[in-house]
Amino acid sequence: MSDVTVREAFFDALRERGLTTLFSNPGSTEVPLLVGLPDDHQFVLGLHEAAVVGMATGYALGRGDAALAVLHTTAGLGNAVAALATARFNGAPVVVLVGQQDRRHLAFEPFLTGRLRTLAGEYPVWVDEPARPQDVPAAIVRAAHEAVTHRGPALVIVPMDDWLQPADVERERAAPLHVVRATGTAGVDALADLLAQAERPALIAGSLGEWDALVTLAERIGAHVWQESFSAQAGFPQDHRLFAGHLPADRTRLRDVLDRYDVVVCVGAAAFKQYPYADGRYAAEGLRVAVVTDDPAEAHRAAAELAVLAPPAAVCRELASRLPGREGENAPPPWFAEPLEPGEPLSAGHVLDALQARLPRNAVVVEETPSSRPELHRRLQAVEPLGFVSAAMGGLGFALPAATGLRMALPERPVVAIVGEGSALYTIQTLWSAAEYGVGALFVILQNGGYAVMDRLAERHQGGVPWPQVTHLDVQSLAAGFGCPAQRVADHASLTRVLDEVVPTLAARNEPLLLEVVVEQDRDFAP
Ligand SMILES: Cc1ncc(C[n+]2csc(CCOP(=O)(O)OP(=O)(O)O)c2C)c(N)n1
Repeated sequence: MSDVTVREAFFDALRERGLTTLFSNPGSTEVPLLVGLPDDHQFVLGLHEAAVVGMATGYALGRGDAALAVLHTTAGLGNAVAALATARFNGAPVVVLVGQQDRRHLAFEPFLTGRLRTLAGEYPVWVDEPARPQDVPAAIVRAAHEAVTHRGPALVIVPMDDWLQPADVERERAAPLHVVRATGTAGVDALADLLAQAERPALIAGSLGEWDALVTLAERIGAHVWQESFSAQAGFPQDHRLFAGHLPADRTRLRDVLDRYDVVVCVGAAAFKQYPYADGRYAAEGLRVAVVTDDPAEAHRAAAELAVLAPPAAVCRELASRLPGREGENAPPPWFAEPLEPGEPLSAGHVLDALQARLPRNAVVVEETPSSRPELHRRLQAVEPLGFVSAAMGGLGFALPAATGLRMALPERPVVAIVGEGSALYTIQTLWSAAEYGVGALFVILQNGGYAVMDRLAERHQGGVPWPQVTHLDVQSLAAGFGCPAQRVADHASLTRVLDEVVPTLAARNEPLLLEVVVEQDRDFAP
């Protein structure tokens, strides 16, 4: 934290975004923001909120960019709703700051507390109540991006005590400085400029259905390619010489990776997707970050200087044809784990090594093995689109039904789900459907005796866990009950024997098979 207040950081953000004219009819909840308005900001008083929003709408239409209105809690926002609807129908990008009572006693519903989030109904294109005061400056910039992209009013609700809180000036902001939308060549021009200046560029692949364009770009500019953490799908061939590995999902380890580069472009990927909280920045100051994505929300919240809102593959192709080729070998350090020595007790690593050695290139792998996901990334390479598929929302119960559906859609491709036994139980009845409809997927259940990921995360806290280990569970019998053929494997020789038999049949199978493999828990979990 710093001496700079949220209010000061907010005015800086308004300057940066060209929002220094404030159309308003204010009340007490806006007083801490407005008293002592900096000289380079202009205040325009409207005598009713319909007039305030109407003027901001005209101003936005006239300048062809976002305009700012400041409204007073329920009374102000309520009065403005019809004018906000007009802004929406007229496609006017109006950013609306709505004042709220003081956070410190909101729970008691003091006088003027607003129930604001849904008050304007469906007319806003975006509504935000920043989780922390420190998030307010980014929220207003993001609101401007949302308002322009979606052509309508975007609301940010700010409790009145937020303004005098210390700003967080250390961390990156959750909104890019520039968003370039897919009109003309401006986006490609800006990215080409950035990459032309790079000495050590890296690309980060998101969940891309089409891989060729990114491969062409990476080869052209000799950039390392990382896979975004917690992707829904792989986006780059993991046996490619420029593939550098999977990005870590915490800031501490992410910084170590990003330190190696001077320019990073996230392609269909977030800047940056994280899991456990860690202090500090994503990357040292000075790293230049850009995002190209066709997902507006991913663009608008990116911690980047530039976000290009356009189809990633088309942009990559265009960039590859424009940028000069880079000479020389630039292979990243090896990231793939050496196969484990065979033996017992079996670990997830043994199972993954055995699959890596046997699965054909076109295999579809669906992952839902929380504590062994890092092992899976180190040991099993996705080499074709859909070679790795996972539930990006983090909800368990995806892998068994998704693998079944994938196999129904792609009967010529071998489909393997690798699933923790805890995860499998959320949708175990899928086995009945797979058996009933002759779906030849392979379900590999890693039976490690508990919710290992929860236990690993709990070890970072003091105290014991209230949940038990899951020791008396017989997945093989459950499968039999659903009419799904099943085998249980507990030693290395059986594992390789079964996989030698089954994997060659996967492309042609018309009945599912479940393998319950008893493994020891992975002790180190670093997502
Ligand atoms: C629907 C749902 N409920 C609860 C959770 C929380 N959760 C995350 S991992 C996990 C345990 C998973 O156990 P298992 O599949 O055996 O994998 P392991 O951790 O042992 O690798 C739970 C309960 C979740 N992600 N989704």
